[in-house]
Amino acid sequence: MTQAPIGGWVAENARTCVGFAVDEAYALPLAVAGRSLIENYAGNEALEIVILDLGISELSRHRIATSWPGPAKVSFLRLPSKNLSLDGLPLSSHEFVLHLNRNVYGRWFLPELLPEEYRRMIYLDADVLVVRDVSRLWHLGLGDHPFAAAQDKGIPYVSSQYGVPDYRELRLSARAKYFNAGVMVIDLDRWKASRIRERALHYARTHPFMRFADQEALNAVIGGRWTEFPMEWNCPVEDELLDEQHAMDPRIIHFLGPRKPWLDELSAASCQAAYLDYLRRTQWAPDDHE
Ligand SMILES: [Mn+2]
Repeated sequence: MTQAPIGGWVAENARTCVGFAVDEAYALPLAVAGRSLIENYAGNEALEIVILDLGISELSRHRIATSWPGPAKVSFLRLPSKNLSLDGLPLSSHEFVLHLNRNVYGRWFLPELLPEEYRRMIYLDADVLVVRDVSRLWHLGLGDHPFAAAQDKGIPYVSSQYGVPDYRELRLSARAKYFNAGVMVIDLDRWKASRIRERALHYARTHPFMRFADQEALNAVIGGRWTEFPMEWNCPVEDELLDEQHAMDPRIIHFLGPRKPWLDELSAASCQAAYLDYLRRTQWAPDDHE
């Protein structure tokens, strides 16, 4: 594994492409995540946001698009055919992740749905707040790897608890690092050439009791051969991780786990305040009668 320096990659085209994959339940968080991304974007390239629509209502699509200030370009994509269906993929069995549904697999399909000429995409979960300019992440050097990500705070290695239980059978080193799939910088050509979606689908279909669904499968097929970026770019906020989180200078805050800032009162009060601040600038702004 290489810890690549930030910087190094230069796009041949003049766009920064950021992808999300969401359903109706994530319309509000997507509006907030996108709003924060756009407000803090300072790159030279035009910002383009591509959303894999896994069942967003027409009203919510309209509210998302009108929650975001120009000049970001926004487009919605759909899974085009039965061949790319999420049906039959296993749900997570672990009690920690019962909040996940099949749509978590949507991220596997985005690279193939983008136009051929696109070279790269930043994938973001919708449960993030982008508090810094992502253009430094966009220019990250990936070496020979198909994507970059941050090591998972709670599951640092494939051999860790809740990691990849089959790692020995898969001939992975116990010290192969395990990444969190919530923020990824993807080289689209290498992703497709490495057939990551097909291999991950095979893993998912043969491992019905995955802990973290799509994330376990991706870690199993990539086996540590990914490029690592600092955890500031995928900074976990969970109650038990708060102390360490305070030691970081987050660039992208990721609200892991079942408790979400748009649903619950978090003890990570400062992060929640920042979240609600962005929420107020979307079409989901709460009515304040103060
Ligand atoms: Mn997430």
